[in-house]
Amino acid sequence: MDPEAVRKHSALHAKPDGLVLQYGTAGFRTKAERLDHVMFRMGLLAVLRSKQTKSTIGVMVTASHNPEEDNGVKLVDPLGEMLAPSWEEHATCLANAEERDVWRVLMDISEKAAVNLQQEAFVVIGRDTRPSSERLSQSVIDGVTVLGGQFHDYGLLTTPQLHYMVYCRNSSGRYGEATIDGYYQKLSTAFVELTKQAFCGGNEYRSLKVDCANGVGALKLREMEPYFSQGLSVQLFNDGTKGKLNHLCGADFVKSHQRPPQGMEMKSNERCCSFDGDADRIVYYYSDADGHFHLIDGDKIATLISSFLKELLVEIGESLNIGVVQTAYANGSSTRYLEEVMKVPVYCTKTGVKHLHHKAQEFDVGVYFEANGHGTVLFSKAAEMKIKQLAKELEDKKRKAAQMLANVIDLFNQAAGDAISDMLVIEAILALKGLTVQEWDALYTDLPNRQLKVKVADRQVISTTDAERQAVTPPGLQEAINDLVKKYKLSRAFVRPSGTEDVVRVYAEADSQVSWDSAGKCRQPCP
Ligand code: NG1
Ligand code: ZN
Repeated sequence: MDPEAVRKHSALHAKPDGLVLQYGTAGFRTKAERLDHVMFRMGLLAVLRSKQTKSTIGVMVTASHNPEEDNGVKLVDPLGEMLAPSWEEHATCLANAEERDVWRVLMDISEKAAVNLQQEAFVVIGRDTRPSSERLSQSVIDGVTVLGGQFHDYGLLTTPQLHYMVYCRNSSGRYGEATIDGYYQKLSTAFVELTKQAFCGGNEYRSLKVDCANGVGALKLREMEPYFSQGLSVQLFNDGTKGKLNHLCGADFVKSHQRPPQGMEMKSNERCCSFDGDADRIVYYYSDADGHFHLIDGDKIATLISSFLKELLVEIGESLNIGVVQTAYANGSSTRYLEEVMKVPVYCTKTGVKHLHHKAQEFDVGVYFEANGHGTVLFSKAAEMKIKQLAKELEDKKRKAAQMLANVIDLFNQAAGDAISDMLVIEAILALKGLTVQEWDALYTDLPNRQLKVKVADRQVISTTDAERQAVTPPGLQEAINDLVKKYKLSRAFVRPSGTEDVVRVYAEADSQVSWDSAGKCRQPCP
């Protein structure tokens, strides 16, 4: 580690004057042209984190569902998890350091985090398809090498694939092989095994239309299809050959506008889904015979998956507990259905998958999804071992249930929410249960809801409590919300500052669209 070399290289990735950024729920995210210094410095930080944990660390260059002009970067911790909170602070500190202070901040972090600087470091890097991503990932590599770290550049990857690579490398291959082929093999084998049990392999279950948001998901799904094509055929739209990334398409667009993406040829009652730009989110939808659009969001995905898993757990007769984790954005109908009909305990955490992930780890089987379609299922190590053992020992129906659970464990990318994993699990469940997309949708009816963004001078004046469902400051805000909400049946509303954009998000739901609209018309200025 040579301070002079760091200074020299850092100057080639100079920080724009006055720019202050924060490592938020999704790492750093802003216009791509402002990020060169951040990328270089995250390369440096990844080396320190790798030395400290004596493990491989991941760096993903992506801005997910943001516009093509944006970019972003996040670090992936040894078990494929999000960066630990204390290191998010280090990341913010390093990204905002003035040029002359970069070395000193690196040494401060090393001291605070007790990093052994003699330790070797290994960093793996992935990137999405944005035009800026290749150059920015080179800046990451520059940061890694100047501190003497080793690296492997995977090039184009979905975000969950990079999480998978990190997890594989740190579990000495026990989780799977840390190659793109290893990823395809692991998921596809489990999918094909699971769907073998399906009685109805009719054509209805064999094909699915996928909007890939013009992102990296298209490339990876196309590469992967031959591995699982005996169970499912996918037809790709918005595959990046024409349109712009995330523009009028992708999971975020479909969820927030509650309408189909451009460029998708939807026939009535056909099952369709959308990925986001880095393929860690998925939502389903269809258009009915009257041309009405029906969105099946992360809440309904969680419901389908958890009811399937609960049935299998009951069948094998082991007392493995299952819990569902949501955020305040979960539709009230989904929470009621899970608790009252399915009798599954439901927990609410703050927005951002790291919070949901953390809570889900408390269960043998923890199902977590954000309404926007970001989520997965976590099985505790003990639950996984038990289920895989039972899949060998049990007899008949019980054995079959345990084998199916074992396949589901292998199908989920346990390191992170993954649109490809989620899609394959959903497709397998629908085929196994013989459910049409309409029957799935009919499990419960979503309460009409809307989500808006509001630009304010300083979004941080709003602080919240109770998993972001109550505003603490500014004074009078929560009272004003309460006064409005109590006028409508089954209604709920909250505001919170976004962690990824400079806006305040407003969410409201009510028993009917009429109630929702009349509340919406009441445009009093916020206190
Ligand atoms: P913010 O901007 O903090 O609301 C958004 C999503 C999160 C999560 C992060 C990271 C909503 C309401 N918020 O966070 O769920 O996915 O981006 O990508 O969807
Ligand atoms: Zn994403």
